Order: sequence, then structure tokens, then C-alpha cells
Amino acid sequence: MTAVLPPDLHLVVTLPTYEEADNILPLCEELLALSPRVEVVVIDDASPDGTAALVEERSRSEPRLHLLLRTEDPGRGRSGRDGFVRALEMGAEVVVEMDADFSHSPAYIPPMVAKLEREELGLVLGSRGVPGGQDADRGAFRRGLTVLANGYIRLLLGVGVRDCNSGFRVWRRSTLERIEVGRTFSAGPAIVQELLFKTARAGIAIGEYPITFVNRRAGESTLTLRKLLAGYFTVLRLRWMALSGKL
Ligand SMILES: Nc1nc2c(ncn2[C@@H]2O[C@H](COP(=O)(O)OP(=O)(O)OP(=O)(O)O)[C@@H](O)[C@H]2O)c(=O)[nH]1
Ligand SMILES: [Mg+2]
Repeated sequence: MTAVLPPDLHLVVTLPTYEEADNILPLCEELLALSPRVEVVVIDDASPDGTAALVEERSRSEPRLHLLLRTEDPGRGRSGRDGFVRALEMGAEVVVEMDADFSHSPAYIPPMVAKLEREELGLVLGSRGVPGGQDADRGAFRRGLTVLANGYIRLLLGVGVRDCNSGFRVWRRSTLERIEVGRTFSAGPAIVQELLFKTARAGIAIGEYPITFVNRRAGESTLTLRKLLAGYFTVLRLRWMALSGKL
């Protein structure tokens, strides 16, 4: 991982947050230190723990840090969509999406961008499913679930990638424009599968870069069984929409 970001590359990192008060500022500092042309957008659904206030305060002295505070229609998917739209409005050439809990290390961004450029890809996934990638802290049960979920998604959606559920991704601007990211319909975490499916269907080249995924640094997971099942249902819906020509 010796890659550095091209100094003239305008890269915007989008971070959807819900209750990340203990992670958000240290993470933003690491991201902003990657290059002087990196900007960060935090999309917060009015977290009760004051995540937004921390970002707002820091952004007063850091012009490359932006807060998008959402007060209605909450959800990981809605927030992700709004973050992508904002990043495009800001003129980003490359957009990164990642979790705001340190499960995804900022150190992977330069080599992921290098892969995007070198191989002329439209999307690079931070992947636990290719050689060298792994789920470091998760037990056999959770890892088993991941393998099953990937098999299910690959089968249903016909997407040829190994880590369909990774929320750590480096997007080329043209890819987000082409899949009309502003029209994303998933309200929750299924946005991750929706956008992957749309990208694959558009015939856009997707690459995977091996990452070691670690457990969140601070705070609680907001992933519930209900959200997980809703995600599986969305995958079925995506397949159905594609079959009936509605996608
Ligand atoms: N804006 C917004 N962000 C959310 C919402 N739910 C989750 N997030 C953020 O989305 C990212 C991923 O959510 P996590 O809770 O870490 O879910 P996860 O990574 O699947 O679960 P863990 O492994 O337990 O951390 C984190 O940055 C969360 O703060 C939401 O409803 N709105
Ligand atoms: Mg997480």
C-alpha cells in the first residue's frame, strides 16, 4: 500500500452517519490528510448523540469538511444518495463512500484510486472476497452469513464480484452520472446492492481491491435483523424490476 493520491485529483469522500460522535472527527482528520484536494461530506440523520454538531463546529475552521444535516426521511440509503448528489455538485472527479466507524481504513483509498486509474475501471470495491482480503474481527457465524449473502446476491443479480455487500467503494464520476445516482430508490442499506447491480447492468468495469475489514472502533451497530431482511427483499425486487423492464 505505497500508493499516494494524485495531488491534483479532486476527490470527495461521503460518510453517512448515525450516532458516530466518537469516530467522526478522527476519521475526517485522517481523510483530509490524504491530500489537499480531498473534501469530506458527512450526511447525518440528526443523530441524537450530536454527531452533526461536532462536524458543524469543525467545518467552521476546515473549509474542506461539509455537513449535510437531514431532518426528514432518514435512512442509510437516502443519506447515501444525497451524499453522492452533493459530491457531484461539488465537482468531484472521484467519489468515495465508506462507513464512518473505522471499519474501512482511509489508508486503502490511494491504492484503490490507483487501481481505478491504472485499469480504467468505473468502480473499485474494497473487498473481503478476493485473495488478501478478509473479515478480521468477525466470528465464524458472521463470516458464514457474509458468504451466504454473497452467494445469494451473485446468483439473483448475476453480478460477478466477490464482495457484493462492501460499503467501501471508489466511484468514477461518470459512473454515478450514468446510473443516475440521484434516482436511487433504496431507503436503507440495500443501496449498496442497488448501485452495484445498476453499475454491472450498465456494462461498467468493476474491480476489487483486497481490504481487511475490522469491527467498528466506537459505538453501536445500527444494523438490525429487520434491516438485513429488508435488504434481501430489495435484491429480489431489483431482480423483478429488471425482468419486467422497470429498471
Ligand atoms: N445517515 C445515516 N447513516 C446511517 C444510518 N444507519 C447507518 N448509518 C451509517 O452507515 C454506516 C454503516 O452502518 P453501521 O451501523 O456501521 O452498519 P454495519 O457496518 O453494517 O454494522 P457494524 O458492522 O455493526 O458496524 C455507518 O457510518 C453508520 O453511521 C442512517 O439511518 N442514516
Ligand atoms: Mg459498520
